[in-house]
Amino acid sequence: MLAALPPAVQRPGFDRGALKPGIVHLGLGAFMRAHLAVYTDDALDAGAGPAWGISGVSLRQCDTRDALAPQQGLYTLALRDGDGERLRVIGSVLEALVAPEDPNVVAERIAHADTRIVSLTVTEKAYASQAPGSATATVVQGLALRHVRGLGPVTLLSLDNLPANGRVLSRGVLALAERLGGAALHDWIAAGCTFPCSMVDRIVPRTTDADRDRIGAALGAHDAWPVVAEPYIDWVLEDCFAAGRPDWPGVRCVATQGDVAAWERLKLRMVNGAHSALVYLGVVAGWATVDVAIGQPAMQRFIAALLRDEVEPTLTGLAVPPDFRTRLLQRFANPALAHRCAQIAMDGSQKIPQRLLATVRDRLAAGASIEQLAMALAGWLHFLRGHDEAGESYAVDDPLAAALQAQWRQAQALASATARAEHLTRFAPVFGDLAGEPRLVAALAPRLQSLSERGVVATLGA
Ligand code: CS2
Repeated sequence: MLAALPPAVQRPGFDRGALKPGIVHLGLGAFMRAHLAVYTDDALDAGAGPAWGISGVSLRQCDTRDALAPQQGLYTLALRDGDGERLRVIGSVLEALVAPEDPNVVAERIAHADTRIVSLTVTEKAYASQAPGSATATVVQGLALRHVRGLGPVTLLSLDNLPANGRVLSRGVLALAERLGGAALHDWIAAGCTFPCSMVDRIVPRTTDADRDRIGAALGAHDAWPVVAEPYIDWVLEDCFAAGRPDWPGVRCVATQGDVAAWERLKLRMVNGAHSALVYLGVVAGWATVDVAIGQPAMQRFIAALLRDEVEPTLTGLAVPPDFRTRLLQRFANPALAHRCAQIAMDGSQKIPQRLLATVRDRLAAGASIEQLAMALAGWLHFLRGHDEAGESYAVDDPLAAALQAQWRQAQALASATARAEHLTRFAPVFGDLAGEPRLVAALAPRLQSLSERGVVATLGA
């Protein structure tokens, strides 16, 4: 049907039939399909050659495969902002596999002679698991096959929002490899495979049925699972690849992990930190989407002050692009994305440490103020109460939800605002060494109290 699409729709300019899957990607979600797959599509368009198609793997559900298989892996990318929508059919994804249906198929894919890169977008919490079926276990199973069959090493490329994501991945993979395959497998991986660090950036909300209908109408063809994203895109990559890589146009390749780390701090603390600062207050106040929340003057002032006064001073090792903050606020204000606060609010316990607490630690070490950071943290802690200001309940979607909400209830039973705040900072998996830190407690206590007594708008206003 590609030939029949309206002329304005961009489509693959390369011969898909000739492509081999050189990249096996774990986590075939919307983010990957609006980021890695797009960069790779660009590379293929620019003549990267037939080695660089993508084999996508879902680690849990079959829904993406069920949607993409009947359309041979093709799907539409819709880039949206206030000026409208641009459609493009992406052709770099050749197949979609579902790991639970047959884990061996995935291991065999990783162990295929054509495979040179195994990439991952599996979310923050996935890196803590080494259970059978986890991303780490799947990678190790595939690498073990490569090892016994005498195949060459590959690159393991994490594209998740974690500091030093490549190092986190390599620690998990090497530890499990040693446990399952002994020193021989461990040493083979350590000697030959590489684990580049990377910083990825693009806002990609979950696709809705309204998106499907609108995009289908514009295409004149049904697309079972298009993805919607902002026009902005960025990728910084530590350039250490064990078996080559496509020449991805527009990627900023840097030499060392330290070079990536500076970009990562910028991204995690500014973009993701501001997201987390905004969404918990947004959910409680009833502002369903990021653009609606940032459209509230008090919220806009709070986020701008947080970034300018408390986050930017911690960004060392990099000249922060001068318009980064202004541009970020514009990205959040994008009226065409409808990025739901509740979606970003997921898994707070896995996100808050690198997005907000790392900044808090740097500020405290410098003897600097943490007022705005404390407001952001108070927003998250207040959100744990599980109902918004209109009295509607919502679920706290977090792997540690039960323990977090128990901590929250215990805190509510304490007599003073300070005692409550101090008890909340004793939630060790998130706060760690910041437990009971007096300056943090002192900054949190009045904000938590104000949020529960006066609400989000009055607290932000004050
Ligand atoms: C968001 C990110 O869902 C979230 O936690 O903060 O997915 C964010 O949209 C991207 O990292 C932007 O690059």
